[in-house]
This record gives sequence, C-alpha cells and structure tokens, in this order.
Amino acid sequence: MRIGIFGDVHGELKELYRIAEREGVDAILQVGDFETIRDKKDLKFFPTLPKFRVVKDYAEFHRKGEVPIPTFFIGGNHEAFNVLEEYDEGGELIRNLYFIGRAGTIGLGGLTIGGLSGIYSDKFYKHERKKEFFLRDRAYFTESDLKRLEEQQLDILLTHEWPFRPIIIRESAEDQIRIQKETLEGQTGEKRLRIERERPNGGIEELVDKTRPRYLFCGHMHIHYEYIQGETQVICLSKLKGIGKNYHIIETEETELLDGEENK
Ligand SMILES: [Mn+2]
Repeated sequence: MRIGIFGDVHGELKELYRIAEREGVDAILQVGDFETIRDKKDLKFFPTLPKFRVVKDYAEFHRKGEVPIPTFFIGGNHEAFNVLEEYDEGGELIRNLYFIGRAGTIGLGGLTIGGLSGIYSDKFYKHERKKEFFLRDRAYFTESDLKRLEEQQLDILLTHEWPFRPIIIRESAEDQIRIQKETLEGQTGEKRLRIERERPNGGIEELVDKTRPRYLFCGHMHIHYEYIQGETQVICLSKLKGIGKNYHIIETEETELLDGEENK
C-alpha cells in the first residue's frame, strides 16, 4: 500500500486529491489545518485572519458527501472547530474522510498511527479543555491529550505543531534576521532559511521518546525541515501550494487498508 502524508491543506482539497491521484496513493494522512468549512456559517468558528476567512474546496466535497481517497487528518489551529468538536474522539465526517480526534490512534495498512491535534500554548497546556464548546481553547493541545498517546507504540506520529519552537534565520549577506511566521509567505526559497531551536513545544519530544515512531510528521510553519530524534525521522512539511516539499510517500507491505476495531 502507498500512503501519502501531506502538509497543511488550508482548504485546497482539489490540489490535495490531484497530487494524491497522480502519485497513486491508496490512503492519505494529513497533519492539520485541513479546513472542513461547509458553508459561510462555519466561518464564525474558524479562527484566522479576515483575509483567509473564506469558504474553500471542502464545501463542494461536503455536498457530494465524500472524498475520493481515504483520508485521515488531525486538527491544526485553523479549522472549522464547530465541525470538529463533534468528533473529539475521532470519526468519519463524510465518506472516506476521517478525523483522528484531539488525540487518537488508528490502524492503517498494518501501521499504528497516532495523531495529536492543535498547537502549543503555555496558557492552555496545563488546563483541561472546557467540556462545553469554547472556541478559544480549541486550537491548542493539552498535557492530557499527550498523556492519552504516551502508552502506545507507534509507527507514525502526526502532530500539527513542531516538536520545538524554531527560530528561523534568513542567511543574508548583511545580517541574520529573525523572521516571524507571518512573513514566511513571502519567501522565495527554503534554502535561505536556517533553523535554530528556541524551546520545546510542550511534551512532543518526550512523546516521541515514549512512543518511538519511525516517523513524526508535522506542519504548521509552512516550511520543509527534516531531522532525526533518536530513532525517529522528523519530517516537517510545507503547505499545499506553498514553497518546498509538502508531501511524503511511504510504502507498506500490507494490502488491507484498515485494521482494528478503532476504525469501525
Ligand atoms: Mn497552517
């Protein structure tokens, strides 16, 4: 089986399935900022800058009630959180489209995949997420989310957030300028970027030590960066229609798509 792991989609589902079909993948894993916005009403629950608050490709797939390739995604910080909150434990939104949940695992092609939705904030990390829907805390993972995954032995871990907060340095002739995430959109090539570590993003690195996945895939920063932590290959993917590598393909021996009770 061929599995494609994709970076931030940001509602560009047609681009996602165009690439996936060209690559002949049997299933898709995705690292968040998928954007399941069904119609204008969902935009109220979609935290982002006003210029990005638009209905995109998902609306059309939602009307059809399906996506063409089995797709398993986690949540990022830009999502229609009113849609995802009904599936905190994971579930199938429309045919072939599965949300892995706030912190959950699935069996896919003989592999165990763990997923952690959201990004890190020290304001939200130590607190329990409110039971009733509260938009402000939906974008963040909590320490309890991580605890739910740490007992597992994983083959692949998906996180939206990077394991550490990077300092992204442009290597220019004059000086090295610290660039904030927002300005990365204007970059013309990833080669000019150098990454340094500022601090860990919650316990993701400890989670990697405990669950020992072969791969950790993450997104969020819209740049491609890879490194090794212990026995884990960490692959941070760029976004769809962005600059740099935005998907990765792995092959497994297994031909059955789904395994285990958790997929039913
Ligand atoms: Mn994003």
